[in-house]
Amino acid sequence: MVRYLVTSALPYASGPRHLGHIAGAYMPADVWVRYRRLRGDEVLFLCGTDEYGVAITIGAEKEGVGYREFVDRWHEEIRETFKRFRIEFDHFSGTSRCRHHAPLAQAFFTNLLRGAYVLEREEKQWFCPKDSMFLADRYLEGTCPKCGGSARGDECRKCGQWLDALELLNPHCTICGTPPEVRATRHWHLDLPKLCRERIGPWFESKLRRSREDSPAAGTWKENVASFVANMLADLKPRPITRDLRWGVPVPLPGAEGKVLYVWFDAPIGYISATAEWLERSGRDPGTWKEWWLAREDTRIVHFIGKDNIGFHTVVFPAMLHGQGTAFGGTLALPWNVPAMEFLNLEGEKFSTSGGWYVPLEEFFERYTADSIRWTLLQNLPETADTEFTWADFQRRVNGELADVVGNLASRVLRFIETHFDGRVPRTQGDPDPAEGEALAACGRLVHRGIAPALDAFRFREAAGHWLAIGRQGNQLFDHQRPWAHIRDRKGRAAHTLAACVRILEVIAAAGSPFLPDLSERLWKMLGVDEEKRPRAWPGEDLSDLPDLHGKRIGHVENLFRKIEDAEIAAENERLRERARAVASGGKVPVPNEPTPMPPVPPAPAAGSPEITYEDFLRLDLRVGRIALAERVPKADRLLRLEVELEAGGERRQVLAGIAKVYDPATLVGRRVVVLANLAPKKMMGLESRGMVLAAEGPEGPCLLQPDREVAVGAKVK
Ligand code: B3M
Ligand code: ZN
Repeated sequence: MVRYLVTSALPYASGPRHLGHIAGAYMPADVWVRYRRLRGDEVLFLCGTDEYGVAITIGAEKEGVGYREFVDRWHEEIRETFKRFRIEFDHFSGTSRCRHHAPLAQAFFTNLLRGAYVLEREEKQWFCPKDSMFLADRYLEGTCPKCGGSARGDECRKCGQWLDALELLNPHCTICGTPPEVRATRHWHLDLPKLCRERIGPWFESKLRRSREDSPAAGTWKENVASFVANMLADLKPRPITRDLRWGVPVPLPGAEGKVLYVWFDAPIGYISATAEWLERSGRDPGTWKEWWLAREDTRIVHFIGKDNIGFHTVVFPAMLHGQGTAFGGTLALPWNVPAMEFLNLEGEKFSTSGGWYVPLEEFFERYTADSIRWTLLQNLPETADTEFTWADFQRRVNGELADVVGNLASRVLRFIETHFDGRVPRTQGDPDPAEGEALAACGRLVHRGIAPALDAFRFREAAGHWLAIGRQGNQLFDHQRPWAHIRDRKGRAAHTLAACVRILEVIAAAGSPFLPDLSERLWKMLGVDEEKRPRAWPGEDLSDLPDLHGKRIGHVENLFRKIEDAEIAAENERLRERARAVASGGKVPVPNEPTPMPPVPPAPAAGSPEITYEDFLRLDLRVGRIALAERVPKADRLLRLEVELEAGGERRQVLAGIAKVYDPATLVGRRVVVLANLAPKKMMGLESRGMVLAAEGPEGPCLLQPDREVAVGAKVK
């Protein structure tokens, strides 16, 4: 038996995940893991947030919050998003919250240095004299020397090439806009040419080879991955793996103060530290992570990622793993497969959270289900080329496929059983009609020769198509056999048809659980199969190992899918365009799921805040409130949900406050606080916060402001 260690790209803890991400690295991974488990394989499925690097520091600085607070909040939000999609990791860690992470990343660096795979170089870099800092990665912007597009310090947004920042045309600092100057600094570079060409060349060859027998199911790479890697290997240069930044894993060398490991150096090591943390949380020795990561015949590592992460997972991280030599007691395993997806676009354009071109997921789940979006994404996964999500397609998939094929089959079959067989799956006598035998045989083939080989080779869309074909088989059988026409005179014949259709529903539930876990659970329930009796294994081709339901009572029958109306789709399209228009016209639309942006904080507090008039101040509706209720928000270790009265005995406002680390909710009830009452409502963790409780930034965290004498609830603060 083979064990699989499956990872999904570690999302930056700096913003919401959008549907494009979900389709790239998360949903396919979840489907694959569920499938492998049904096949009897042992699987460990890991993810966590990527919490260092410039994506985080810039995000936090823009909002004026501390890095720790910023990543904590996004860690929780992102974890919540995955839950809504029913993407279920064994462990969800985070690089700055896992105690094993920094020491491991530092050990990796030291081992590479010892193996002479890291070169130390004095080099020139852009430095902003105004902010007195070196401008790493996204702190620098300019024009790409290769394509003329707008580029960041590390890569071009347009052509995606990795750049040497010094080549950037018209560089400027993203904090203050100043053109930077060149200064000398010391950095460490990973010697990729030495590691890749000289040492792991044969491994690349084995992954890139493509012949008839080789397929991604046997560990060679998908076409899109292979061609990317082949290009990259043709032009390898040493890559800097350190940065001059304050937030990150410190470079473990004397004299390297102020230098940290580059986020793309430490992030993939996050997969390993997450393994250690998972072991520790499940009561085992975290040091045994090596049982998963040392190269062994029976263990396969699979990284699910989007196409922008291919180079790091197929070349840089393997090089880093190889460069560890035997420092961990043996050679580390190189990835078995990296089934990267291309990009998913939205209604013809790239997703852009800042440009308002995205689907706010919180809102999405208020109206639609995880099944509906999992299904639509599955059918549109960018497996070999970019694809898109459109609302019209979403409606067509949900109505025309889920509801009309699967939902329809379930309701017509089970309602027929309710009406004509007293709610019990009929027992059958004598031989079934050949049509029934043929339909069941076709379903067995779809499961075994259709879905299974497609999933083995990471061809999810094809697999989903075969699964839907099972539903079509069921409907065809029902139409062809016309049980309603025989129910009076030849009830025995109708019984055979219904029993065969029930079997087909079982196949749909069993083989569909990787794709649509909710549907599968609801269907089993409707079929009257209790949780402990549901199959945990992939159905055999003859379907004989599915529960025998003859004579069994079915459960409560309900519609599995709600049809989506044209008006809903029109409204979705309108909302999408409205959001983009508002952003384009400069109106800041608060991004649900993302904190209301605050003006950038000036880097030096001594510079003072801009002056405002008393009229400006009067726009704030500040009032004394009384906390009537305080409780923790599940899964959010920072947040308390407060209900605050703004007039004695009057309306209670729900306010969410990030004070849970400092205040015990029980001690808050009855307290007077100062409330900003006219702050635009904001959603956090699915709850609406209407107002803000004022607090000072104390050394131990937020410190609530309180009137120093008795005043009436509702008193104005001015
Ligand atoms: N954080 C990019 C992303 O969030 C990057 C992936 C790291 S995987 C080790 O998509
Ligand atoms: Zn600057």
